[in-house]
Amino acid sequence: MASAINRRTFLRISGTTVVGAAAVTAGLATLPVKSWASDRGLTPDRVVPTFCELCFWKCGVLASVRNEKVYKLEGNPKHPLSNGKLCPRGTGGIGALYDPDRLKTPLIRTKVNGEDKWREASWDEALTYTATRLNEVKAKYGAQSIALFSHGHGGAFFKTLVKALGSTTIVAPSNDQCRGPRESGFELTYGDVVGSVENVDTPHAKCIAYLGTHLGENMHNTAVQDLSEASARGCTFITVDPRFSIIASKSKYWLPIKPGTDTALLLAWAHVLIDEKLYRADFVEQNVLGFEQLAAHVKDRTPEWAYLETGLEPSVIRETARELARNAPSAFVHPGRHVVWYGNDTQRSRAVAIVNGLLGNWGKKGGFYFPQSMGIPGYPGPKLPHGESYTPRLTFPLATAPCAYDVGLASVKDGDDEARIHAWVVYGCNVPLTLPNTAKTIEAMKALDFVVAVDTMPSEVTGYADVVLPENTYLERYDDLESTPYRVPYVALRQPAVASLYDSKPGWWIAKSLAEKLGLGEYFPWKDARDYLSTRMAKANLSFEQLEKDGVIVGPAAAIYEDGPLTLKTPSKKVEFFSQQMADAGLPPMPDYEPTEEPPTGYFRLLFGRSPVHTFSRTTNNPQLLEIVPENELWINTEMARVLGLKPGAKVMLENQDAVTTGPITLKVTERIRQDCVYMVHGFGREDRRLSRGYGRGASDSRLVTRVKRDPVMGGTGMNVNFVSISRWKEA
Ligand SMILES: Nc1nc2c(c(=O)[nH]1)N[C@H]1C(S)=C(S)[C@@H](COP(=O)(O)OP(=O)(O)OC[C@H]3O[C@@H](n4cnc5c(=O)[nH]c(N)nc54)[C@H](O)[C@@H]3O)O[C@H]1N2
Ligand SMILES: Nc1nc2c(c(=O)[nH]1)N[C@H]1C(S)=C(S)[C@@H](COP(=O)(O)OP(=O)(O)OC[C@H]3O[C@@H](n4cnc5c(=O)[nH]c(N)nc54)[C@H](O)[C@@H]3O)O[C@H]1N2
Ligand code: SF4
Ligand SMILES: [Mo]
Repeated sequence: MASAINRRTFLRISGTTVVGAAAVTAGLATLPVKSWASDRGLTPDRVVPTFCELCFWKCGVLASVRNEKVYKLEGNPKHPLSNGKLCPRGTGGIGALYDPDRLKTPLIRTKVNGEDKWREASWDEALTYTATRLNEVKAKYGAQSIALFSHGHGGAFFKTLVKALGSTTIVAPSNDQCRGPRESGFELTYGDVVGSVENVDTPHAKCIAYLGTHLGENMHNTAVQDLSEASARGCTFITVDPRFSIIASKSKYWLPIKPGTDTALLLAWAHVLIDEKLYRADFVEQNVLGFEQLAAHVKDRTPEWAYLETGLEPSVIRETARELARNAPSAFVHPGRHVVWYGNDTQRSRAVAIVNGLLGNWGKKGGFYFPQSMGIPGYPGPKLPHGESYTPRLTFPLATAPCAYDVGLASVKDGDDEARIHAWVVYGCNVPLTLPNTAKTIEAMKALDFVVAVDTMPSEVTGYADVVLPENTYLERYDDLESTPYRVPYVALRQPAVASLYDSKPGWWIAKSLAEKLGLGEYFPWKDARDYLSTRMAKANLSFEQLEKDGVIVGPAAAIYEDGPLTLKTPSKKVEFFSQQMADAGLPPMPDYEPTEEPPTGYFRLLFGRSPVHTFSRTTNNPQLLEIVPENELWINTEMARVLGLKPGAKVMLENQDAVTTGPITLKVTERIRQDCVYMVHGFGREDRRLSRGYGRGASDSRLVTRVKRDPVMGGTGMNVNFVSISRWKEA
């Protein structure tokens, strides 16, 4: 039943229904503006420029403060990553600041009558205890057995701390659970990563293909603004997604591809571009290595061949390839962001990179630009020790960083193989919800000698820690300077809008104080954050006073396009369609298509993504954002709901192939998804009761992702390989 193919394989939207700039975000602009945003008429006592931490885009924010309370957050018009606007989550930052469930004081786990309990502690006691325990682990098992999990801008100070301890076991779920394979695929092909912010020149593009990347729900602020601008200029969008996403609704072509078959489509696109001589021959001649091998490789990868894999009409595959070619080089296939889908993800990203190479768009207006950054010297001080990383049980030939998932696995004994990781320092990661297989992650956390979590909220991760250190929210603290490579170089400042609430402290203070307790104070040689920041700015000959006043300093613009032949950082200095690095590692030098396992009878493939007003579990207890989207829903195709006898709004339970259950979750019955998959937003189904609003709303995709397919190139965890069955929820 679940494997029935949706006949509606292709939707073409006529020119007149392709909407303009305002309408691209219209679905989002109609979100209700609730009471918390109604006091906009007030006159502020002060307006403090800083930048957002509700997600990792880091938009410039202006915080209006009255009577020492932040009452309004707006985009900073001077900041290139917000242009005076914020996404709905950004304006909801006030909810994060004033969430009454926040962590308020350091906590230490203790035993009372044999039972684990939290005990409130002073900072001095909590840091002394943490330092003692970390030193014990280091003495017994070596520094490399201490792992840092880190996400978010404040992680920089904790990286210094863990390196000072002698460990380079530093991992981020934003690598092997997110964009790692994309960066590997592009680095292998162009010698450079796509980066965050992605270096796509959307505002000048004439045609863009989105493979799964669901901008509009994925609400990266300026990426969505760029999309509006492209749309206003008449850019054509091609959306390839098993689900009719927001961006699909703004697209000329929607290709409801069978999940897991994108590489087949990409090879067929390459076939059409070469077969019909539509590729940019000038670019290929000047810059590409391995064109002939690619031409031979995709000779049989016809649209007719791809049809059998993808379910997409050959005529549509041809038409969309021609549309991209007609607009090249101001056309691109978007590299995506959350790309750990089916395990063959670096190869799919290589295929994306290669199709872009055929479109000749690297360094071209409307293609991929060369980002600019502001070089800001570090604070003078001693060099960090060389440090050591742990030895993973599984290794991947072209991994550029250790995988968070493997660190999780190595934290538990495996047969005769003792655990290799003994302590975790966790900064801004909700590891049980973020790593595949929540139950396994919890088992690992229980097995560890010591866990310290630095967080703002009593998230699930803190429930398994020995020590919990409450950080200020971003609106109460300084942080390191921010200068992401972008279209223009800039440097931005995070500074407190209001004083610390409760007994929380800024990350820089926590890391520095902990280093001092560990006898490693020399690696934090500055007096305080202002000393650190102003010294770095002075070394760059930039004014700290101006940065405090404006929140951002934009540097002189430099060329972001290149007309002549390119000199790239690949071994051949060319765009490598054929990768000798891959061949040397025993991997296919050109991307090949591998079919993905099908859902068994009675099961649907589980897909997941983003809500425009939530960021993972960061916001699913946020009073303001929950007012707008209070829970996640399960998208299911209308015909499948009919077969199962389930009505829209029904509460259902989900059970995966390994008998793991979650729910109840409300059904969203819709024509907007294929019949072989279901879809939900990540970050709900919270399990810690201290989250008074978030607890128990909706279902947890994290629980259901018990299986992964590893990326053989860099170790990414393909997570779209889990299947679920659905049953009506019976109230106990
Ligand atoms: N099942 C499943 N797993 C996924 C995904 C998915 O879609 N489904 N998505 C993957 C992706 S794309 C990514 S990038 C990763 C992200 O996963 P993580 O890197 O873990 O990021 P978040 O979920 O944002 O981390 C949230 C934690 O940060 C805390 N936090 C928020 N603000 C602050 C702060 O200012 N300071 C500190 N110290 N803590 C703070 C929150 O309270 C929360 O505990 O997850 C990946 N894992
Ligand atoms: N509002 C909001 N925005 C965010 C975030 C957030 O938490 N909230 N998180 C940010 C982060 S860290 C990331 S990584 C990005 C992630 O955002 P994206 O990179 O845009 O999203 P994904 O989660 O990879 O993809 C989800 C989409 O892929 C589709 N899909 C699933 N399987 C397939 C397939 O086999 N083929 C194709 N073609 N499509 C498929 C799904 O139907 C869904 O529409 O979002 C960022 N932006
Ligand atoms: S995209 Fe939204 S949540 Fe992310 S930094 Fe910008 S305003 Fe904040
Ligand atoms: Mo991500």
